[in-house]
Amino acid sequence: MMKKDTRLVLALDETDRKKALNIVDQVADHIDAVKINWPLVLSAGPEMITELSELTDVVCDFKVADIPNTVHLIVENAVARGASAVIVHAFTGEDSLTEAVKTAGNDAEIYAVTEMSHPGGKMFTALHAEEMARMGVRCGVAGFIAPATRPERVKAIRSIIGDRKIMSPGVGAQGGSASAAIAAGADYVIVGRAICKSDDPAAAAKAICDDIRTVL
Ligand code: NUP
Repeated sequence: MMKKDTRLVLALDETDRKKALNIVDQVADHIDAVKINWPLVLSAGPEMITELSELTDVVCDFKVADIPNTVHLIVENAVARGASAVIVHAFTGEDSLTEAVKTAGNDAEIYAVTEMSHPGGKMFTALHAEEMARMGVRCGVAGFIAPATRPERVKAIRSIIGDRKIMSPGVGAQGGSASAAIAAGADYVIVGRAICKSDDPAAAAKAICDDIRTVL
């Protein structure tokens, strides 16, 4: 189980291993976990999952969207390499989501995407976000991804999922506010560029943590 201390998850969207590790080192005191996505895995290798997992909890944001067998193979591999959580798409339906939850077992948490945070997220995902949240609850996921760019939607998802967790991306570069997302019911905010592209990642991360604390 991931700690829930600062409520900040770092999105490590870098493509240089050394730079990525340097950022983690600078912000370590301010984050609860690191989220790793395809840019870093494709450039630095899946060994990064294991390397980072020795420093902090690692969320593998692979947005798995496939048939159950393929979902099984991806989740199994990510967890074996040290992932504490894996993000999967919910639109693939109940069988794929159930397979993800079953594969992760007690070793990792599955987070299902409801509504994506970017403008395009409104085109398709938003129309089915509540339905996907209800399905995720039935499938036994640990949590959901909901958009900090639309805190009212975080609130809507929160009202459906009880005490399951919400991670909320879209803070900073996409225009959302960390405190607004947490106040709307998110457990964590996911922040990438506002920290990684800052001249002072530690100060940027600390400022976000300070903002979050105003609503806790
Ligand atoms: O709906 C989503 N929006 C989103 O931005 C679901 C996500 N997983 N993300 C991820 O969060 C995105 O891939 C990126 O890694 C991070 C946000 O980064 P930034 O906008 O803070 O730089």
